[in-house]
Amino acid sequence: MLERSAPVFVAGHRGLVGSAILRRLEDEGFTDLRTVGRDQLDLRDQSAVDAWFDAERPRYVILVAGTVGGILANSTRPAEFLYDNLMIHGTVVHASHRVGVGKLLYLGSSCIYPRHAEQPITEEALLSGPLEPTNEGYALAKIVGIKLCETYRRQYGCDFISAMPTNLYGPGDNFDLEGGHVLPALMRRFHEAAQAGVDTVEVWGSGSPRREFLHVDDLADACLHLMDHYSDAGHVNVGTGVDGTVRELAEAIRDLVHPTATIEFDTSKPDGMPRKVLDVSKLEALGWMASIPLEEGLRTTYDWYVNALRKGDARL
Ligand code: GFB
Repeated sequence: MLERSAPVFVAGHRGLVGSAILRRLEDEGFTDLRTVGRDQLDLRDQSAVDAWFDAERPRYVILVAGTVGGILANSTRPAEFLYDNLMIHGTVVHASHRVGVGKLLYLGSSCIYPRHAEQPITEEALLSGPLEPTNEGYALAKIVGIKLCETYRRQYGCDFISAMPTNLYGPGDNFDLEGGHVLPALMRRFHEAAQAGVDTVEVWGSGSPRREFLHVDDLADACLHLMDHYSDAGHVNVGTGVDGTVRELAEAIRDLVHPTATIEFDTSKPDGMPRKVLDVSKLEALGWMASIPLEEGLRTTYDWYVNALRKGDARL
């Protein structure tokens, strides 16, 4: 169990995942949460990161910082996704080792697995085949993150663990139409169509790819569970184990946001991986299961989005 009064560094606290983890740690009674903005510390810069760690001396680190985005952002900016994430993983893991961090949790992504991995995807599928080309840069960086944790554990005895979440969503997501992921992008597109009285809404690709969606509050809960109860080299999948097609997701969002709308598929846009659903039996054996059903998560996320728009949230 983590000591609740020890200093915890959440690297990447402003994003969807980092902000949910901060909320969860606060609820759990952690009293010494450390964060630093991108404007104050470039996490790609080893000497700056070393200086920050020397000054702050965190006991625990949760590494969720990085350059992230949806299928289009990944496929059009592969160099940034590879370089930024590779560097951030390297600097933070190395600095954590240097100052003797007691435990580090690194978050990867389900895109680390081969394009044609057997479904549901078990942890053993890593490096068993070629990657999905639309997010190869990001996936390679994420695989290096896992290997950093494994090798620092093996060579230096560091208690660094890694978790691989499936596609995430929830309050604080990136609702950018071009750069974001499918769920917030569709929520926004249906919302704007409803506001403008437009009855056709575009959905990228064929609608047939299958995806699994995990609410970010569930992910934050799983992260704390792993930090408290898991100390081993192998990475752990985090998901619901349940998937559906992009068409089904679009229909669920339409029913919630703009029920009279008609969906049009834009097949000039990429589909990406045909299917991506995680085998979560390892996590379940460790005593954790997702608890927020997609329907409920869609509803609360949409409420959050509408409220945030009303309040003029600068992130939207
Ligand atoms: O969410 P998304 O970008 O993530 O796309 P990936 C999922 C599926 O939804 C793809 C379709 O088949 C898209 O073509 N889609 C339909 C849309 N309409 C839209 C839309 O308006 N916006 C977006 N973004 N998609 C990412 C990876 O892949 O998943 C990252 O690129 C990361 O590396 C992330 O791992 C979790 O699941 O395809």
